[in-house]
Amino acid sequence: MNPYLDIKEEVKAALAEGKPVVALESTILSHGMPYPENVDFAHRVEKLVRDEGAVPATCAIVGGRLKVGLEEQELQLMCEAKDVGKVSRRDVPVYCALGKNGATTVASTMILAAMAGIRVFATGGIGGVHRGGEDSMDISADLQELAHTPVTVVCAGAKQILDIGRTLEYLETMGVPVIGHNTDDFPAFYCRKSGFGVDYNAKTEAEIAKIIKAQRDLGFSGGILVGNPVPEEYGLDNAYMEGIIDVALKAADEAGVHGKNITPFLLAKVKELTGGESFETNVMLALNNARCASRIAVALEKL
Ligand code: PSU
Ligand code: MN
Repeated sequence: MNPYLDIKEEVKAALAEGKPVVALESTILSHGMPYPENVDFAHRVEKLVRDEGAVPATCAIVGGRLKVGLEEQELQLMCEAKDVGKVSRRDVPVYCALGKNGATTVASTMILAAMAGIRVFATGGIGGVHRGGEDSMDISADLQELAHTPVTVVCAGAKQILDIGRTLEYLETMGVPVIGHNTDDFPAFYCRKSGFGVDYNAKTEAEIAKIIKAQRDLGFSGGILVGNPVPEEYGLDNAYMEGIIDVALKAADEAGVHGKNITPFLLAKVKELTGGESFETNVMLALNNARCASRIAVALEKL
């Protein structure tokens, strides 16, 4: 019915049989991790979802086609990231019309997942209100998407490159439930705590699945945000990360970077300043989110 949508056979079959499916994004591969380490990560995360009893559906735009579930060569294309743009909601029609390759962000992955009928999606960190966003108006389209599109996003919170307090205020205004998975504190990606609370602390994935079902039964539109803290042993120190982020923000300011390039710029700078340590944390938190999302998807299919 959707002339631009290609759902991978394995994903299509799972959806038809009512089996759990978990969407995964491609910006984390193309613009968030180095090649070829991202290939290894892409394989690991898909395997983990399968081991949990769900089917992985990595999303991307390949040659203008909206792909839900990638074949191996498409995954490689995203990881090599040659001539692969970063695609948020506003870019989707352009990429479809022009037949371009694009890696999907949280916002556009939610769009593709919803088109296919997938309700749970695992990512690393979401976009949000940038620091100084009250002047620049730089607010990620991820937040609007959470307000409108019926997909639950499991993340490790938001990086301190963002204004986490204002990000949560914005989500409250837009009516997005923010659920902590075994935490009272919204996580800050590398760090387990941001200092800002969640609306509700859900102790189990089954409880989160019940909330998703209630949201749908009530006829509410929009998604749910689940904050799942990085495992204790991989969490980085808050004060240390604040220092790193100050340096990265200063560098962005001096380089005059803004708009869609600021997030990738800050992420690259943070990576450069923290070395390999932050990369391992990034991988471990993303795998942890895929595990949580898979368990939610499995529980949801049982309701
Ligand atoms: N935050 C991260 N890692 C990421 C991103 C954000 O810690 O890879 C990516 C995600 O794909 C997210 C996007 O959806 O950046 C947000 O970009 P923007 O702020 O331009 O909307
Ligand atoms: Mn932005």
